[in-house]
Amino acid sequence: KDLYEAPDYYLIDELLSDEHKLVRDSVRNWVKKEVSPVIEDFAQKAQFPKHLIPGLADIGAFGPTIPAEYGGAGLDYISYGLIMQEIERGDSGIRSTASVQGSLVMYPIYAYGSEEQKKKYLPKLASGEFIGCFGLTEPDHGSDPGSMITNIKDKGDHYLLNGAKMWISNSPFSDIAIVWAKNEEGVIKGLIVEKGMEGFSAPEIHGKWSLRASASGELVFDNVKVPKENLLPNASGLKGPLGCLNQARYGIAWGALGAAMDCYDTALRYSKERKQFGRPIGGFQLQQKKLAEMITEITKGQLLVWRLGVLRNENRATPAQISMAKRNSVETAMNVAREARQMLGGMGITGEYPVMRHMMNLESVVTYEGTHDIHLLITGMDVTGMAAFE
Ligand code: TGC
Ligand code: FAD
Repeated sequence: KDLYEAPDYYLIDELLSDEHKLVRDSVRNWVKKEVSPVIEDFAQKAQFPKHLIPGLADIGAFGPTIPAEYGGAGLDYISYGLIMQEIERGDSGIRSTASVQGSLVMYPIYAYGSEEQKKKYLPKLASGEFIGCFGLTEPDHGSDPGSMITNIKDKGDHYLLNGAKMWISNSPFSDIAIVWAKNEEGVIKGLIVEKGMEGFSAPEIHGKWSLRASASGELVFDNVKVPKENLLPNASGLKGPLGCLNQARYGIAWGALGAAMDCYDTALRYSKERKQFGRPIGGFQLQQKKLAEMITEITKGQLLVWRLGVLRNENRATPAQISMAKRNSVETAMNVAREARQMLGGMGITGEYPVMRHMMNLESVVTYEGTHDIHLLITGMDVTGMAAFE
């Protein structure tokens, strides 16, 4: 078959509308044509394929749920999820760029920005003319962003911004950064910091073994003068950045399953073609156990994210439900990738197949947007009413 078909063991396609399937299939075709043929090479070279940015914009990956009046695709949450699933089937790093742009840069401007800010930035971000990044994590404050030390001081017509952010996806080539900093009262505020502002730099982090086709960097602020009109007026406190994370974590819950599906699909095909002891390895019970467990976990994950999408469309999905789905999908994908890699034998460690790249990427996905442990603790807090991290 020429067109990749995601596993659909429980006929989940029947739960999708024609529009959902149209969106999914067009993104699937784009990934097959534009991402799959080049991604291994970019990952090996540890480069982000910048030439894919206009294509990502065209398929609606930048701000899928942002209304069309601001340049977004105006789609529902199931379509958004399917877009992320298909992009991450190609590579988690490319999905990262889409997640950051849509959920962590466009969403805060849309949800917390002034009308002028929305008009100024959203259409350019939707078209890919501007690329943005999201600075929450600091060198000494990752899982506990509420303890951040990056700060702003009110200087009359501008704020003076000082501090540093770490592990920021897309920062080395971003035109704008959404930066979270504490004001003089210790309240977290969001600012739009633009490339070229004096005292602002974004050095790249090198030497990653994971998410190699995505650029990660720092954000360094040394007495940066940020005009007052660049403050997001409607965000105050940690719930500002955490509200953006709900959007991005939701997308990752779908996206990680895309990586899992690609690994499963690759291992299944390989098991039918590869012969040892005179017959396809797919006929051996040990390999069938691996495949049966993969498809079972993928199917459970698909149903979970679909239901989460329905709740999100009805504005009823809780942050804790999103945490559960992000954690479950990433764990599923990591287990599937590891088993698939073994099924490919020696070939599994090469770039001939996408599996080892997915496996390494997922080490970032399990860490960013809240680690596996933090999401478990969010579920624990939700069901007991007691926070383990305080
Ligand atoms: P806590 O006291 O629980 O909450 C502070 C305020 O925030 C509210 N809140 C939320 N609001 C919206 N959505 C959520 N998910 C929320 N979670 C909490 C909460 O109600 C409270 O509001 P209020 O009105 O009472 O002030 O905060 P805490 O300091 O105890 O921390 C809680 C914890 C640990 C769960 C949180 O800090 C956390 O999620 N930590 C993980 C950090 C994280 O996820 N960082 C991600 C950085 S961005 C990133 O990784 C991008 S990768 C992008 C890519 O390449 O794809
Ligand atoms: P730490 O918080 O130091 O955690 C270390 C370990 O301790 C983890 O296993 C953690 O689970 C555990 N731990 C921490 N607290 C507890 C607790 N209370 N109980 C039990 N265990 C605990 N951030 C951004 O702001 N923007 C981005 O664009 C961005 N992109 C990223 C891209 C990549 C490739 C990576 C790797 C990270 C990115 N991040 C980004 C940062 C990411 O969100 C953080 O790495 C993550 O939140 C964890 O923080 P940390 O690395 O400081 O680990």
